[in-house]
Amino acid sequence: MSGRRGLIGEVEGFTAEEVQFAARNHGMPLEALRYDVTPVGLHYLLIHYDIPAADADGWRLRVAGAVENELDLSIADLKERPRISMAVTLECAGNGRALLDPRPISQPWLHEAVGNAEWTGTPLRSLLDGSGIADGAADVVFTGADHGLEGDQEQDYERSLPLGEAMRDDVFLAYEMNGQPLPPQHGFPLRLVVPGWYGMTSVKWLRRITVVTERFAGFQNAERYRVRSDPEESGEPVTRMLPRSLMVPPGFPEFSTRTRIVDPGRVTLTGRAWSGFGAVERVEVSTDGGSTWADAPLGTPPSSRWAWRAWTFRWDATPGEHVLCSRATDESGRTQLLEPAWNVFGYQNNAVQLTPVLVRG
Ligand SMILES: Nc1nc2c(c(=O)[nH]1)N[C@H]1C(S)=C(S)[C@@H](COP(=O)(O)O)O[C@H]1N2
Ligand SMILES: [Mo]
Repeated sequence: MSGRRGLIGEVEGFTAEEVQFAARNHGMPLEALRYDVTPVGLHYLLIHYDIPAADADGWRLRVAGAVENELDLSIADLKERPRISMAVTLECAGNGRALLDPRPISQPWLHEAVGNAEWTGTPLRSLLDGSGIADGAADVVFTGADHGLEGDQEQDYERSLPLGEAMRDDVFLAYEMNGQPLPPQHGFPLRLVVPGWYGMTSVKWLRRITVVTERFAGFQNAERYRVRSDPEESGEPVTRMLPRSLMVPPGFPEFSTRTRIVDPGRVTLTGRAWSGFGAVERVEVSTDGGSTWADAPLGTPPSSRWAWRAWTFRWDATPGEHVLCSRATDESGRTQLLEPAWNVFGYQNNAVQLTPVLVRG
């Protein structure tokens, strides 16, 4: 049960429910990889239920559970606290899902569930320190204001982080995206940002933080976001982003087939790469579908450790059909394979993107 479903454009038989998901939760058009900071409307979106109604003036964030002092804060209170801004690449754990065979039925991402925004907010750690974490604390639970039914369980969207991860210096509560108040779809008025982890961790419409003394067993930790090769096993939790590189599709598309048409001669291929396990150390490009590879020079290091890194590659395009691809390797040694590893929910498929092009004569 593994393997790639075609290159692109050979994916068939989407259900109406998948189309509804895809229309609500759009991806980032891959040409937007050109922007260092993804413009707000081009950043991918993933919303399990509905965007909740939110009034910034009446919004409260409660910090409760195993703490010495419970906190009850307004957005104005949070804005008076220490301020942090950081470019962070977010990617959905389901990115690549629709390329698996058989295809898990959920949000049908190909490769585009990513974005790199400049988030501004206040560090979580000082807030937790201020509330006084009680002895025996294990996990920190983040609860959003959005509500739904998923897998027979009615719930507010919520996810936990182990205490050690929650106390990292670079985990923060964001109230701005690209210098503007968060837009409704990205969590207005407040969201968590956990750099390096897949997107499901960065809870939007955040209204409650609960410190708990046992491993949190809520639906989005215990039932979803686990890598299972069999529905019966409990599986490993999905945490940090595996390395991935993406290429801006070169040339221009043919409208209905989406085939790329490229002129012969010198073509500069460009893209971005990132990993939640360590800085990207190497990007390689293949112009023959992954048979042979050559190094692609990396751009200047990004402003933040957690932002994607640009790469370029000079290609002498000769007439005919070619399959272009790139792969990233991070400092932990993790890399990308040509064939995806199948799992029940279709998480963390970081198999290389294949871009078929026709170089015209
Ligand atoms: N409250 C809440 N937070 C959430 C979600 C959600 O449905 N509800 N979706 C998560 C998932 S699965 C992802 S990938 C990211 C997407 O963030 P974005 O829409 O800002 O790109 O938000 C996460 N935070
Ligand atoms: Mo996601």
